[in-house]
Amino acid sequence: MNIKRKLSFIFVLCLTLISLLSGCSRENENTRDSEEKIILGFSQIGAESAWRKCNSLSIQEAAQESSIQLLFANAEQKQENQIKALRSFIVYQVDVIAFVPIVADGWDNILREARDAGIPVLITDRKINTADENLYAGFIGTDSEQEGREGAEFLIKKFPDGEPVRIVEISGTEGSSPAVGRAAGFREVLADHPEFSIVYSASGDFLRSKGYELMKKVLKEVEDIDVIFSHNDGMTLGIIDAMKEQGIRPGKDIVIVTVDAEQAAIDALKRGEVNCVIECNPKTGPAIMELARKLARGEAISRLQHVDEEVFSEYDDLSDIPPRGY
Ligand code: GZL
Repeated sequence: MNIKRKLSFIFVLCLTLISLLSGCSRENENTRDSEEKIILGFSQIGAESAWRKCNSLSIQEAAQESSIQLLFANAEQKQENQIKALRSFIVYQVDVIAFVPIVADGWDNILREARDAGIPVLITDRKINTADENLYAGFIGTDSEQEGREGAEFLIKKFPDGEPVRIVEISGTEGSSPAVGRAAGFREVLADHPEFSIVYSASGDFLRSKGYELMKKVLKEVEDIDVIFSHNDGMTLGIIDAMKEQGIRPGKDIVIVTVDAEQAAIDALKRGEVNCVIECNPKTGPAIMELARKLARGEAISRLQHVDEEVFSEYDDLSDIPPRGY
């Protein structure tokens, strides 16, 4: 048995042991009674931001409350780990597979294996590019393009006089649907406003540390920056640190637009260090479990379900924003 098969076997063995210890064994299809818990295999990308940790907690808590047996695999930011986890879920014959695709490309082969095994797949949070949309049952998550549009709409309101506005974009993980979508939506709206120009764009991989390092570099290389458009609050916190080290006043000397709406970003908005925070809702656990239950019963689900999100900016009354929980 080659090393890959050995690793898959060990992974399944671990999942089996976890299930046995948690009082839920996997018997063959014929002997399982209708009372047995639904088994959901979930591949999460990692724990790269407070947003992601909240997303994972929402999923784990919702599974517990829904009496769904959750096999939860953390890929530690590696697509190959996600593919291994999905393959192990297939070997284990879970009822439903759900996952957050860390990047949009490279999923068709493993999705064909799931289809051939008769296991429905729910895609959550991030989207995929695929040659065959029928390889998955549906998507639930946030509308990244709309998040980008909201950021641009705020800037049009913030800079109404038609003077040139120089923008630096610090984007998310390259090839991920939120990074691609936020960039596209942002540019779509600004296309009608030529006074705005994106003078620099680079990926901070949704990480605070990379946002900090990138901003230090930008401050050395790019002149006359008016705006930072940051694809997530984690990177924004690093960007603010880098600005303050150079005596630059975030939110005043340079306008900051950020996405996620973590508590830390809302607090920075209240302090005037950030000017616009676009919500990206991580609390999708309950909706995911409802969809998984439908799929386990063989029911069809909506192909595309975007969760509700709002925008918080310096033009709003910020006094009654409830605690964010992440
Ligand atoms: C967006 C989500 C992104 C968040 C980041 O839907 O995938 O990943 O904006 C997280 O904080 O890392």
